[in-house]
Amino acid sequence: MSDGGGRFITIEGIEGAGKSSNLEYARGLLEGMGKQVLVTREPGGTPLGEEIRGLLLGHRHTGMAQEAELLLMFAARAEHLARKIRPALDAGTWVLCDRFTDASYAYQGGGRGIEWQRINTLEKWLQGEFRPDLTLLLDLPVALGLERAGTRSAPDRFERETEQFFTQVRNGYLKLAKREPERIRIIDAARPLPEVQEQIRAAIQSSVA
Ligand code: Z5A
Repeated sequence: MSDGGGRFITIEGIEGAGKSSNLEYARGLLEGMGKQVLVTREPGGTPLGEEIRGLLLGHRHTGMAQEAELLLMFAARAEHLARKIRPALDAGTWVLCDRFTDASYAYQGGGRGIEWQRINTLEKWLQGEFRPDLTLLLDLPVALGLERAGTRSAPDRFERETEQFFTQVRNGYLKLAKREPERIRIIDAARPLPEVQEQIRAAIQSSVA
């Protein structure tokens, strides 16, 4: 939430959950309601953040320490918040972000095994009380997500992880949703695309629009 009238909506999910497909739908929906919308992503969203993204997703640093991975995610996020997200919200723009801090809890916490308390320390330092107004969690069985994602070529450093890793990530997301059911809406992403979009429309309209 910001003072300027913009709203911050994030979209999350495991590999192949359909975030990209549904972000554009959400953008169209909001623009149809007359909102000015900025679509962005994490890690990334700024020139520095996109460079950090290259380090994180590429294969030059395959065995990177998990703490380094977490801190790079937050370094990119610090820049993103300062240069893009907060200024847009303050100007009244609605921000739609492909992943945000919940992904750090799910991937670096659930997937890698870093204690959530440590992630929470970084979140508090960087964000204070700032949280998304709404998070759409696209949830689906890991095997289905990997099957859908498998149609793409050249897997990045995360996409090479095991089914076990993505199961831990999924469980992390579901735990977050259980803790914050008002903010994090679970979308059944295993359904056909029009049904997924209908769930997204309902969540946005009942929550923030
Ligand atoms: N990461 C992290 O570890 N910690 C953090 O704090 C942050 C991120 C912020 C980059 O994310 C990596 O960073 C990510 C976590 C980590 N790694 N992983 N995994 P990313 O978001 O850029 O990467 P991604 O997860 O691979 O997202 P993606 O490439 O955008 O995939 P997607 O959006 O989930 O899926 P999609 O491309 O929209 O859909 C996949 C396919 O399924 C495609 O062919 C669609 O047409 C199809 N699809 C989609 N929906 C449906 C339905 N409903 N039915 C049938 N087929 C469908």
